[in-house]
Amino acid sequence: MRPILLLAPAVSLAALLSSTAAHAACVESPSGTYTCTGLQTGGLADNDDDVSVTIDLGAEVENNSGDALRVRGNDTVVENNGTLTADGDGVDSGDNGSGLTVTNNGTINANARGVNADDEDDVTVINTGLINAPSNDGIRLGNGANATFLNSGTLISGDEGMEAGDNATVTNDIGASITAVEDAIQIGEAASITNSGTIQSTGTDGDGVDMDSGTVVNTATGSISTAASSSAGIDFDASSVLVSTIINSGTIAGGIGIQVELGGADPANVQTQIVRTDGVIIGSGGIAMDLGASDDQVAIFDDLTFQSTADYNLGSGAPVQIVGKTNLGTGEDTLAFLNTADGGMIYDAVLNDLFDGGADTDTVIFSASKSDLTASTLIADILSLTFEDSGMAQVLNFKDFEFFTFGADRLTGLGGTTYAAAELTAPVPLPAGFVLLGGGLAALGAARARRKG
Ligand SMILES: [Ca+2]
Ligand SMILES: [Ca+2]
Ligand SMILES: [Ca+2]
Ligand SMILES: [Ca+2]
Repeated sequence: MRPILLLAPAVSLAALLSSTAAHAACVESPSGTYTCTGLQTGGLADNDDDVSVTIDLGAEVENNSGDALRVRGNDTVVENNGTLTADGDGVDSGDNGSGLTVTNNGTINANARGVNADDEDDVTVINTGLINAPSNDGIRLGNGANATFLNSGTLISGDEGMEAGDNATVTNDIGASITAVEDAIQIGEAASITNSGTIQSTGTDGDGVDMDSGTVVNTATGSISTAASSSAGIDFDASSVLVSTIINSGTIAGGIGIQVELGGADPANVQTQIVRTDGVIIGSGGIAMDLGASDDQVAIFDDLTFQSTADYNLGSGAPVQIVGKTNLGTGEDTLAFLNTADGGMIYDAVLNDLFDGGADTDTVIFSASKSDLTASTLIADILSLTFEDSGMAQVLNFKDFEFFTFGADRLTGLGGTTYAAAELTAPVPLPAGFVLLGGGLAALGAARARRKG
């Protein structure tokens, strides 16, 4: 038995030495430039600046006790056409610094973060493949500024999908997905998000998008959502930027559809939000939009195709839906219903929940003319207006709006004729009118006097 025992380790050692040589599949030439063509175990580490790593199709860099790529210098370039497999991060670019570019056309399977560059600025991640980080963040940039994430592939995260600081740009293409247990996207001020794919939080307290300020364009194929009943499709945290804009032809859905922090658990956002939608906004908990303080604008269009650009197409052709209440909050807010057809009202829309102007002087704008307003009732502070045209009808319910404009421009919402809310309620029969009309009494008396004379 003894010779056999001695023989066995000798064979294993030879095999180990042989395989170690074979596993150094990343070749450095010239200095700082690596090309990986086979299986490299134990990861690859080079923390100098200007390092470049290319993993060829079919090649793999694997590390079962750390990061696949540990490249902590500045201006690192990674192109993965193969596979990165790591017990740690797929790509670890270290903390701070700047200039990481990762193009993933293959697969990154990381037990920690897919791409980790905490607080690093000017990071670009282009993903056409799979970034799979089921236990941690997909792309973690902390407060790193000027991040760019172009996704036409799949990102899966057990924590936050993509986290970055101010001035981030995210483009999520048709068919692409960003799926996370916590916030799918968590970014700061002046963000720019263009979504034609799926951005979703699947956990119990994550938002689809959590941002401070910026612009979100959600095209007809785009969906931004959370499964969490207490969270939002899009959540605006406190911000120092005056105006943010959401243009939606797709679906935005959550416990609250669009939430502006009002100052509960999180500090309040007191800036202006502008929402233009011909798509679907759903608040499954009963609030579709909570826009908070400052002068906010919601414009509901039959068709936003006219706002398409070279970069994106708007207009779904499907009926617009606002499911849940819309709260415009304090400030002088405006709410518009604009349609180039059907006499100006949006008759195929689902708009039966309450629109609440909240405190201060708020205005509703219709492209429909006042002659299409066929009924108006005020019951317990809720003004219900019925519009009818060619056998179609739409009933809209308002609270705390002080002015109503009819016949406004069908694209801009400008112009038209404005009435005070009280002018829209049905005339109250006498003698109750003498008690309720108050100041109107003198005018009424004067009219009678003239008639007598
Ligand atoms: Ca606001
Ligand atoms: Ca407001
Ligand atoms: Ca208001
Ligand atoms: Ca008001």
